[in-house]
Amino acid sequence: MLSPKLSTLAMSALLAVGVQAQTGAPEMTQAEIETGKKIYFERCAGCHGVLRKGATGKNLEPHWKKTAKDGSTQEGGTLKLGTQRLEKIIGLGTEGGMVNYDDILSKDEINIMARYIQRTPDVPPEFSLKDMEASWKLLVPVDQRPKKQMNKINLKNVFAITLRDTGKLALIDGDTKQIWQVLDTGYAVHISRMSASGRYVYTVGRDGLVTLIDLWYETPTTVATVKLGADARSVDTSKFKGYEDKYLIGGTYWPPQYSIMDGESLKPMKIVSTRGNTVDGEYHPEPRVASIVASMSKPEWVVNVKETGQIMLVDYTDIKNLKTTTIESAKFLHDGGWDMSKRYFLVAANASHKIAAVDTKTGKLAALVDTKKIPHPGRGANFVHPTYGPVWATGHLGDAVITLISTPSEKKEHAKFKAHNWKVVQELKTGGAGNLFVKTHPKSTHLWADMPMNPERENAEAVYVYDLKDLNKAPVKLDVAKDSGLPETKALRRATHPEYNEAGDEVWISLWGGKTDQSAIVIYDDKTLKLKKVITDPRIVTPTGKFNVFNTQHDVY
Ligand code: DHE
Repeated sequence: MLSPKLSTLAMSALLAVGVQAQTGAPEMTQAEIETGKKIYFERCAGCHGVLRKGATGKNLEPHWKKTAKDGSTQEGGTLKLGTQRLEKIIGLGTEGGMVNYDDILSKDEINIMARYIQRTPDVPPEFSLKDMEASWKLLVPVDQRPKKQMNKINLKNVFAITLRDTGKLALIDGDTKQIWQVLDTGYAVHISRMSASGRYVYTVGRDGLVTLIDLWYETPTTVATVKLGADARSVDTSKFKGYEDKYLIGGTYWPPQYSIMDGESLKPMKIVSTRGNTVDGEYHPEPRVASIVASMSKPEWVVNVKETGQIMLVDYTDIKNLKTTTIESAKFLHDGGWDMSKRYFLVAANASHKIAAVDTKTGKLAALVDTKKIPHPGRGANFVHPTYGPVWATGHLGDAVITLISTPSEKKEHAKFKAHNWKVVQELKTGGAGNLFVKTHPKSTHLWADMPMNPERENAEAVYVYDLKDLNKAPVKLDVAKDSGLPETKALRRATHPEYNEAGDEVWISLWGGKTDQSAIVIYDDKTLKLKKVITDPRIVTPTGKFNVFNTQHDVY
């Protein structure tokens, strides 16, 4: 069973690599090597890196040697682990956060992967501005697009929903809960972000394809596409006053770089490599671009470079003479979100077990906060804690807590909380590790947390809701899979990514089933926690991230 669509460009980029001579690695046929490359790209590279040097996941080079600060050395590698041990790890997962692949890959594929990762990593080709230009498709020039909204849909309450394994995006009308349109996009769209105007949806696929969708047509229409590289995760527009939607930035995992485009046509303008030194002073050949966000304080983007731990503030006022401020934080930067004041961006340095906070006004690191294992905020959640004032919350992939960090506020009534700022003020207990996303809304008194990566079905298929008025109370568990009314399936149906509607009174959860199983979007009333609606449709296949236009446009969380 192989996951299907992977864009031809991304695949040919990876498959173009020749077979190298291997010492000590088990024999493989050419066909097995091709299968290994495809599965590695689709399933493994995100955590372990194309060059397999490790980040969220472990180093998977055939042989590695580490020298500690005290001069002692440690050696290891996939060759040392051998095929049998690797098959076990891939099949059953590990306590360190690696999920079990025995319900995703066949036995033969697990065996192929166990042998493939004992080979020297294949290095895919680079991707230049010329390659980007060649991939650029302007399907509808800006002056030929509608001059006003041509439909009657309340665009602010539209949800863009990733249909992960189909290479498609569903646009659902949040008012009527009807599917408005399902569009082709890149493979396994990672995130959708909105234009400052709320008219356009930008999506980026894992295969590096950016799709620009115009919501003003009778039905949503793709007006431009462009490739950023072979593997990407992030995209955002310029949002500062006077620059709204003028530019778009996209970050790639491979090659490690970010690209700047025209915001309305996607015309490629510039590529900047992120290769360089880590905060520990070592050169890294694959420092991937993780989250990117448009600053509210200045005409800048916050670009988080995973492996180096460097946070770049990219000033977009003069693209030809680009100025960048590079802020040292901690290695393995991943996802993050704004604090309540939208002055500080908090980003997880996940495998360093830290949260880094950037002050976008001063352009400096505001804090580096130690947390429990592998924080994974998504965008996090902001609320006023009854005892500690404004806090930002993150869940953890690697531990059974939700961490609450006190954040600064210029409001007079919050002055008394200053002494707590940048401290972990509370850790809410969860039923286990494996959380990916937490969410709340300014109008809500609830904090929602999923647990899709927990190995227990009863946790992975449920969400937990905390009462913000009394955080010492145990959370309410909602069994999303059961509430969907769908029959139980062999593969886990992971309940993930709570997202509010525009009004802030409903929470939408993805019930992410196997590729051939019926999945669903399950909607709850935020006040009563009662089931409100289940959206099932043969087109809703492997739904994951959901992005409400208004909340994404205004960073409401
Ligand atoms: Fe994500 C955000 C990277 C796996 C769903 N994910 C992000 C961001 C990064 C990232 C860098 C922040 C983007 C930004 O804000 O600019 N994700 C990665 C990986 O490297 C990783 C671990 C492995 C991979 O191969 O991609 C990974 N992510 C997943 C999944 O398996 C998820 C659960 C399902 C899916 O669709 O692939 C998933 N990631 C998401 C979602 C967001 C996200 C829904 C956006 C959260 C938000 O609310 O903004």
